[in-house]
Amino acid sequence: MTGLVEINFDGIIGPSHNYAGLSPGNLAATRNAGKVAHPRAAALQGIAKMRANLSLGLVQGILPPHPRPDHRWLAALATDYDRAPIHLKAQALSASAMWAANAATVSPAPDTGDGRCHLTVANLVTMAHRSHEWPATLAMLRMAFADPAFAVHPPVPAPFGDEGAANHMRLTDHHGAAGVEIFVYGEAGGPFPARQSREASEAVARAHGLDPARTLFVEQSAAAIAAGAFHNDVVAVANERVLFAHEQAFADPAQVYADLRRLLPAIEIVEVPAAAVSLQDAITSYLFNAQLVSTGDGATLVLPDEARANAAVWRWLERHVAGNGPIRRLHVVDVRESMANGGGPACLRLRVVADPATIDPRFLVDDSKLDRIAALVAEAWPEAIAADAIGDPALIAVIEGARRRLLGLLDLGELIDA
Ligand code: SUG
Repeated sequence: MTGLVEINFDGIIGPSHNYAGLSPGNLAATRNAGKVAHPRAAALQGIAKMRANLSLGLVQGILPPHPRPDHRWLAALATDYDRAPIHLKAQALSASAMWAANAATVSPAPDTGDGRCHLTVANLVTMAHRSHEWPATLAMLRMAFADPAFAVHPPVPAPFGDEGAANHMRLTDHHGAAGVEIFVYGEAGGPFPARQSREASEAVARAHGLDPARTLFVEQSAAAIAAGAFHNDVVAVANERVLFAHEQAFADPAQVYADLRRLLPAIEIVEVPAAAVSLQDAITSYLFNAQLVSTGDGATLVLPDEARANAAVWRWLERHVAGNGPIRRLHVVDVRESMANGGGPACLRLRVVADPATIDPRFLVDDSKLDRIAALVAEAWPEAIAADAIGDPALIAVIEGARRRLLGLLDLGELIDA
């Protein structure tokens, strides 16, 4: 199909960004619980990453922050922000919708039975603070992808955990060609929750009308989850013909690679051995939570600063780039504030292969729109949020006012109560 390109939709980091340690198994988030967060710097870092994508020639989209605190969720729990116990306050206030890789699973048009691009909103049921994201996400996706070229599905019902694109990869000769879709699930039983269930992945694949012969359901390795890879995108990333994965990402890597080679003979598998980069180094550096993007004569890896700071990781990357591997260039970005909650460059974006002309332009950005968003963020986002400040009504007023102004700027006022 022509006109199809990969568009990265980044979550704009919301004004309530804070470190409440809400995600067991996400070691960065639990380690940084209680620290002072900097929402303004966080959002500006996210915007700078979007600018980097634009400078690489990519099309860039945005998903604005959700209403926080989520009064509707608290009302459903028969309370409100003033009276809610502190753990519910934190869960209602989390800015976790910034990690757009968990917004939905996307199957581009060339892969689906009806030739439309299908999106299924993730239910995120495993973590309380994320379980109430889906209604606002669904409202946004229905607006952004209202064109008949798309089908937007509501979430898979509980109890089947679905965390969206973070556990989904697509390999293909080029974005506009039919792909092989890989759903990575976890099995319960380890020290941390396995957030993606096979049942949910299978439901998504059915809803999207995927060809069973070109769809793989792959188990994530228990060792990876136990080491802190709470999503597959912490240990593997794919783009077009390239799969970039840690040796211990999958329970049965030999089978995964054999299936992929059979389905996509042109595949290039770049496996990083544990002897070169341990699982622990991979997870603390977020080497694989990079955006692997097609840039002309090969792939560029958009990495967090933390990857450059890790000697073993950087050594491996420099050697790969100097050799004849498919990753040709490295581009380092600073997303420290998000990283401290376990969200790297790839977590912050949802990839959609589509013709940009079919997308509501309010959800697309160029440099000048990013300038306007950045100016508003610099003025309206709180500079800092200490963990013990989340009950402060003045802070809540600032957070709600900041989002209202952003929606006004984006002409997305309809989302105010999404
Ligand atoms: O779900 N962190 C997120 C990070 C999500 C990263 N996404 C991907 N890997 N695609 C999570 O654990 C921490 C929020 C807090 O503790 O306040 C948090 O939700």
